[in-house]
Amino acid sequence: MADTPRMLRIAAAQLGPIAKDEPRTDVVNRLRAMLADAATHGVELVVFPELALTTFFPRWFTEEVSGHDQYYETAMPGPETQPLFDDAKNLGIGFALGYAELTPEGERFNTTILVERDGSVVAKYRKVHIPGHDGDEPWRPFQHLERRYFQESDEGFPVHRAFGGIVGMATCNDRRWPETYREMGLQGVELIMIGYNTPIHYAPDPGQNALQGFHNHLCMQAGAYQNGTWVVGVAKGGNEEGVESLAQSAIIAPSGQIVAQAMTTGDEVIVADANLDWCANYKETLFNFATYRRPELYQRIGSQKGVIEPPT
Ligand code: CDV
Repeated sequence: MADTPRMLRIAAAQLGPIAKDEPRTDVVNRLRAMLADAATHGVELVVFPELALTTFFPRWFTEEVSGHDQYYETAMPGPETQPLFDDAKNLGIGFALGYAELTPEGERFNTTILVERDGSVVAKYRKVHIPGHDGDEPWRPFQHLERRYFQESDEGFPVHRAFGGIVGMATCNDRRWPETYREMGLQGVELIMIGYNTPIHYAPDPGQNALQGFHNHLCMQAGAYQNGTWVVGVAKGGNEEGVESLAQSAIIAPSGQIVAQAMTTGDEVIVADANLDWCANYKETLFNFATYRRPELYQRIGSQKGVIEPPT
């Protein structure tokens, strides 16, 4: 008789806008409402977006980096976020939560924490690919100063045994890079959780604006399929402080198909039953890395800077 499939009921808890002056406790209450809603549907793991506790503050320049300190967490859980951890334990529901982290050493990371169903911390992921710019660029209709307010993590893309499978995390711009998925794919990942804040307007090349929704799903669906993994992509969408951001949160199967998608640009919970054993259908056939993947034959990929000079 076949083994019982490893089923995990997962949710993407999309957030609508968070106002600049919205108190942290109000935001936490919005998250708690979504956790409770998900729990009534038997969900075991809820994924919240990138920087889910505050407005997307890197859109405003401050002379001193510390000018935005009020948006960072110095402890997780802290006094305002502890109720989320208590809910996790009481409801038996895990979550992934994106937030701005300020360490005791003064380092600033764009971080996601993964919490198990008993309220314990499984892992912390710090964003690797930091987009945008670090200097004041007032010509833009709004700025994207992530490179001023966050440093790049050198901790890579580890995976973790949790929720009955092998899980990993990535954050927003990470989802556009194939290496993100492949690093975790090589470690056997079965579920990747990704939060994002993606403004529709892309100042360096507004020609991409109309394609934001397409590119969002394109990269996550490809990453899921090419690595035989579930992907949960969850937005903070809608019009936040005058900036329109992409919603379209999605849960994607190892086939690359979207099995659930948000319909609104506000707070919305979408749910899917993820059969983690489906990953093997791809990992053990078309994308059997051990049998078919040939990095030793990809002659130039090992170049130090990752950039290959074209022939002259
Ligand atoms: N928060 C992000 O990482 N946003 C980027 C934008 C700036 C392009 C993204 O990749 O969606």
